[in-house]
Amino acid sequence: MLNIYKVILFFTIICLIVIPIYSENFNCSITKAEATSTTTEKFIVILDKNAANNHFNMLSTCLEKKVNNFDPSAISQEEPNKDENEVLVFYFDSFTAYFSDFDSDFAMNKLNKVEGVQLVEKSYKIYLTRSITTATLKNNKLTKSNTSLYNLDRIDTGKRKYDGFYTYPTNAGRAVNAYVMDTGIRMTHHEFKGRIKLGGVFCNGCANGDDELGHGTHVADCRNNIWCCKISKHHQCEIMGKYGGDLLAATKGINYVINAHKNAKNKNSIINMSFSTLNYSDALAALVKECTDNGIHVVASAGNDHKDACLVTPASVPSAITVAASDKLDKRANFSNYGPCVDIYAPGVKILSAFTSNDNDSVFFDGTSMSAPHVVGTVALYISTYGNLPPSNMSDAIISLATKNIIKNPNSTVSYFLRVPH
Ligand SMILES: [Ca+2]
Repeated sequence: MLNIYKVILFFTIICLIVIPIYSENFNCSITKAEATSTTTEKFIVILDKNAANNHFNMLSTCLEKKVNNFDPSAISQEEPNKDENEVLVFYFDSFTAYFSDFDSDFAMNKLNKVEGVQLVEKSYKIYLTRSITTATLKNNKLTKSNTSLYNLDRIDTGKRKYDGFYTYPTNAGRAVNAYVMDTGIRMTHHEFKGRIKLGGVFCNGCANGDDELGHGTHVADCRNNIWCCKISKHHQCEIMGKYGGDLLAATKGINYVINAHKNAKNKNSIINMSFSTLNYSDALAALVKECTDNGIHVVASAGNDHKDACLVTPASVPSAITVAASDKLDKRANFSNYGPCVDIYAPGVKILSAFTSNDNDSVFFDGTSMSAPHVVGTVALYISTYGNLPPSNMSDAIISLATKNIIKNPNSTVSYFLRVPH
């Protein structure tokens, strides 16, 4: 026993000597007093990868912050980081990001100048890109041969428009993991038939996987076959609840998907992002690029504010496939964002899909939120038919399949309309 006490004493002495020496030698260019105020707000800080360790030493030594690593394997990530003295850290391949409460002036004028800091951005709300809820509930089960769905009939036919059929490659063999980064999914809905897997819950105050708004359920379905149901597994990633979501939730969700992709044997991964910021976000753009750099396809809705999609994120990220909305007559939807950041058009007006009031109901929604899943389904079909490609090549492949110059008033540099492999 005496030896154990000696060992403890030895290490205690070492710590008492080493820690003060280290702290004294550490250059505190920032101080706790200037970092805190009565009106602190939450910020995301993105660091050069190599700067992270020194930076966290400074945070804990100079600002007395508690530095906690995010665990991407945890299914529920509700209500972490409640302590404003806590820093929640995310490790990516090309950078490290963390969230913390800071005084605004300190964050934007001092912290952003600290060596190794790439950018500092105030955390903000993200919004669903559903435009209109056409409150028509239909308790009708649809079969894959049902062609009353104009959106499905339209996307297999090119310039011939409507032929009464929806045909797509059925010899597909490769499974695809589709991550629905949204409001959750009603997993018991008959449309899904066991195809939904709980990915994670990443927003504070969210209903732990339940879809309180019906948006994620509608996006995940967007009528059964377009998501190539037989071969795809959908992973629910809840980043928005009844009252929306924020950048922190999106960061957690993206970190989770990247880690799930890295750990999976099946590297056929697609994320659907039917949401948008109000203004361009450097931080969210960096996170989306990190996904595509890891080989994950990102499909983003263009947004519903009838403005240039380059002004919002993730629509503006070059490596994402950005989808604008068209209607039954191939006209750009009047709400749809447009511009050079749009890669392709897909149906987004009066789209019938699963809803959350019970396990059989459907509802019509309008929005670029509804257009994006059509592209996710097409990427999944492409992968299962021809094999996977790096994201930039996949984007080119989907565009080369598309029907050219049929969108009326695209208000954009492109007029490509989605077509599934045939
Ligand atoms: Ca057709």
